[in-house]
Amino acid sequence: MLNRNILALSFFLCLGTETSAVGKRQYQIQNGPCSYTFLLPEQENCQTQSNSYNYPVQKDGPMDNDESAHRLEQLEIIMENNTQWLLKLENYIQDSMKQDMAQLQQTAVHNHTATMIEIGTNLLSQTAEQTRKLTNVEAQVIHHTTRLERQLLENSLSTTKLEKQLIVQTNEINMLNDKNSFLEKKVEEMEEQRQVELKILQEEKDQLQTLILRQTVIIGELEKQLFKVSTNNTVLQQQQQELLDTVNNLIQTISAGSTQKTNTVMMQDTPSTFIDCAAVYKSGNSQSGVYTLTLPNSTMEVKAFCDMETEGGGWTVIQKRFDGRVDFHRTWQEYKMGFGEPTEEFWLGNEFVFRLTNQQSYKLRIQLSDWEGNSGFSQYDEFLLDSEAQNYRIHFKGYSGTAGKISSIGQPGSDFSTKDVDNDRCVCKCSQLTTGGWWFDACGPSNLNGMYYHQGQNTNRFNGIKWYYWKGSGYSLNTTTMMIRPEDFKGPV
Ligand SMILES: *[C@@H]1O[C@H](CO)[C@@H](O)[C@H](O)[C@H]1NC(C)=O
Ligand SMILES: *[C@@H]1O[C@H](CO)[C@@H](O)[C@H](O)[C@H]1NC(C)=O
Ligand SMILES: *[C@@H]1O[C@H](CO)[C@@H](O)[C@H](O)[C@H]1NC(C)=O
Ligand SMILES: *[C@@H]1O[C@H](CO)[C@@H](O)[C@H](O)[C@H]1NC(C)=O
Ligand SMILES: CC(=O)N[C@H]1CO[C@H](CO)[C@@H](O)[C@@H]1O
Repeated sequence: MLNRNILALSFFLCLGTETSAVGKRQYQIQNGPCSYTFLLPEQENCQTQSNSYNYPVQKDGPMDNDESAHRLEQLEIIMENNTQWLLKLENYIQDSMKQDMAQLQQTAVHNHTATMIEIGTNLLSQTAEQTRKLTNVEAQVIHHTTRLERQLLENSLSTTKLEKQLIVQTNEINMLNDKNSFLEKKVEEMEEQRQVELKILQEEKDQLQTLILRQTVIIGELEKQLFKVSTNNTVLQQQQQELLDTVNNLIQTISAGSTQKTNTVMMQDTPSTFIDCAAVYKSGNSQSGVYTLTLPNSTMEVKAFCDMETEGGGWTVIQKRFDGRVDFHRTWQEYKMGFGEPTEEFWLGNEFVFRLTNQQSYKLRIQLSDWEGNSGFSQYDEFLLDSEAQNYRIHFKGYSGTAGKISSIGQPGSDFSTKDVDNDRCVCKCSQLTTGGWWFDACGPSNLNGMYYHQGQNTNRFNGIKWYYWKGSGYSLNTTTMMIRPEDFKGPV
């Protein structure tokens, strides 16, 4: 730079452009965009300088020393002036340089500013992006927050709903409590009333008890009187019986005269006790009726009905049904000892029949009648019962008759069952199912001890008086008779 200025200076020194006249010269220097103008005083000698160069050569000889010295001086002064100018110039240039530097600095500042601005812009854009991101995050946060808020709101709504319900329920509970206390009061009142009533009742009871005591005394007196009257009645009956006996005795003594032979037979065969109706018949009693039977080697006595008419008579009746007045749904003990009256419906008793049929061989005859006026019978040639230890098991053989077949009564070897003792071959309890005591199988084709059904109600009965092989199932019979007679019984000849 400095070199260029020096070059320009030398140029101006020698080839400086003359632009002005009148004593002063003007020089212009262009340096980049700047131009410098210098005004220099005009010099005649400078004009002639080129001449003077030539001049000395031309005038070398003729020239004085003084002149040349003067010229030197002049040259020196010019040189000095020039040097001064140069100095000035330099100063100028330095000044301008300073200005340039300042300008440069300015541009640098500008550039800095620009870069700063750029960086700033970048920063700004980055900041904007960050801000956008932040805004996004904010939006999301706000979204979440609103959602949470909504949920919170909903929760609070449901909570308020629950609170309302709670309040309603609490109210209801309060109401119920009120009602409860009301009811309790009422109950207390009622209890008080009841206690009062109880007191009244107690008093009435006491009164009644005294009354009852009085009446019991009266009843006792009445009973005494009744007893007196009834004893009077039995006395009368005894008298009647005595009269009858005397009449009978009279009749016998009258007939004794006519048939002395029969009398002797009777006398011979009149034991004090009869084992069965056959024995009664043999003793000469051919009238059907009630007789007292006694087991041999035993004090056991029974009043039995003897059938002296059917098939030659001599039958000991062990069962009879004909009007349904006697209940046949009885216990084991009752069937063992017998029940009913010999002139009415009855069961003679398993124990007696067991002992009798184990004494000798017996026949069994069963006579039946229906509700249409028909009658039939089943007869077994051999019949006996086992002991109580063997459940009065039934055994029979040899059938004849008009009402069925050998198995009409059931299976031989069946045990006896009652409502309280179940020995049948059914998972059920036949006695409880079909009523009465019998040699049930499971539950078998017969039951003559079932319920008595009267005419018109005697069909479609599962628990009636059944004899399947004669009238089918469900038919309940009108009359039944079971009777036994020794196998070797011989009727009247
Ligand atoms: C200023 O910037 C311009 C253009 O970018 C460049 O040409 C010039 O050299 C820079 N000047 C300085 C002093 O940095
Ligand atoms: C039985 O009755 C008669 C009169 O009917 C009476 O005189 C007698 O005292 C009575 N006998 C008894 C034991 O009450
Ligand atoms: C009764 O007892 C007598 C003697 O004690 C005996 O000989 C007879 O066989 C017995 N009769 C019966 C039926 O048990
Ligand atoms: C039923 O039996 C009784 C007694 O034996 C008898 O009097 C009556 O006539 C019988 N009834 C019918 C419808 O046979
Ligand atoms: C020869 C010449 O021009 N000399 C001049 C140098 O400068 C001084 C003052 O500036 C002048 O007085 C001289 O005449």
